[in-house]
Amino acid sequence: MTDQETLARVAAQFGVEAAPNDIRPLGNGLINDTYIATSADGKKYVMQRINNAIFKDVDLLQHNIDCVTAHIRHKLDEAGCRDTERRSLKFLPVAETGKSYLRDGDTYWRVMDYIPDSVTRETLDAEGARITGEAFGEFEAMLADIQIPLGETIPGFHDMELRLRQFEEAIAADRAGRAEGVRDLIDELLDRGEAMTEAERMHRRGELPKRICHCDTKLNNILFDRDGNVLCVIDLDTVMPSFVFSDFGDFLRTAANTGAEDASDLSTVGFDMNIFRAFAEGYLKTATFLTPTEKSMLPYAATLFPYMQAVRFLTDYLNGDTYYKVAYPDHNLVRARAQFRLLQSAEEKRGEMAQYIASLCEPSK
Ligand code: GN1
Ligand code: MG
Repeated sequence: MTDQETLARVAAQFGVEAAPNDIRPLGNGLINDTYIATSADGKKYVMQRINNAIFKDVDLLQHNIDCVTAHIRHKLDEAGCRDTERRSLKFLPVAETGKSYLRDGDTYWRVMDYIPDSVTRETLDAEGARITGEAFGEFEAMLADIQIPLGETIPGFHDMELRLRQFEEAIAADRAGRAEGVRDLIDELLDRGEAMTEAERMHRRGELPKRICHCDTKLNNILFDRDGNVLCVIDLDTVMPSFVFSDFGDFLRTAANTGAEDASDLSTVGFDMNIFRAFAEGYLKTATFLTPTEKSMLPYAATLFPYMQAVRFLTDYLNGDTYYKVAYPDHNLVRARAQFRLLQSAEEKRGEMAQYIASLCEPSK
């Protein structure tokens, strides 16, 4: 955590005059450090220290975000939206450079307007899931015609083949001496490797396109208003070309999980079909650009993301917890086991999911 004086000094460079005590930690992201700052005139801002060990090219990262936010604002204005200020993120320029981020020694910072009366949620009911599905379909549709090429802020971010290579490398290196104790989970995950890399093979055969996606659509990366309407998607660091079902699968990984992402009591974890059905219905209503193949891959996506996240958490556990923030020594292992339990539950329901998607795609619907 950064000391209060540094925070106040950084804020000032974005033209935000906040007393040190008026800058407080916000949210529970696993990568960046986030704060809420209140300036002398009572206005609120979100300040983030960008984790540049993970996002190595901050200039590219902010370039992507500048393009995406400008594009979304333009689309909203064009559609006659009267609430653009609350439906898109607005970053402040650094007074001296005009850029949307500040380099301060070895650290990087950005500041954005805090969206008033917005809330994040850790759980959602079926109606909330349906509305959110519609909002995601719209979000992806808005980004479909962005003209400026966006870079990959983390190369191969949702590439399951790459994630498995990193996993195998971590098992072989066994840097923290933890592999022996988790052999059962390692084997379960490796056994599914072939099936879970189907999308990459389909892409190589030209059967599955890549589109601009958010790539981190977990539930707490969405802002809602106090009536439960979706305002906007936040945490845009990972917006990049990917399979469109990334956003579908990653949202359900959190929203359809009956337990917490890091539940230690595995009996609380399970895949909730009511949330799946409601979200799929909303999403398919607005994501009208999907090909039949993309639609047929939606149940696959619902299993791919718990799987990918289990692999990523376990990889980090084997590497000695160098990537995700952890609150206690086995945290990444607990997370990996919880994601694996969610995967098993989703696997059991894949047939049911496929039937439901097919029913939504019938011509009469
Ligand atoms: C990270 O920053 P945060 O907490 O929203 C991660 C996601 C994972 C997620 C798991 C850049 O997201 O990919 O799905 O944790 N972001 C990055 O909770 O790795
Ligand atoms: Mg986040």
